Amino acid sequence: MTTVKIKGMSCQHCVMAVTKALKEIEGLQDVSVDLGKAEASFNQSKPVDKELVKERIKKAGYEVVS
Ligand SMILES: [Cu+2]
Repeated sequence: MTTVKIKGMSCQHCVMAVTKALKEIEGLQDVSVDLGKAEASFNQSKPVDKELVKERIKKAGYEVVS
């Protein structure tokens, strides 16, 4: 399980947007986004480049801070 901190989520709509962005990345599964903790976690069925994750989240309008 990989967990990333995300900046900029403020409501359930943001959670949905981040969840969707992550689910669209091939190789990511069991995506779960926690608004209160400002975190997203997921499993990888194959190695996924963290830069790609950052890029997709940024495209959705948010920022990976760690
Ligand atoms: Cu929102």
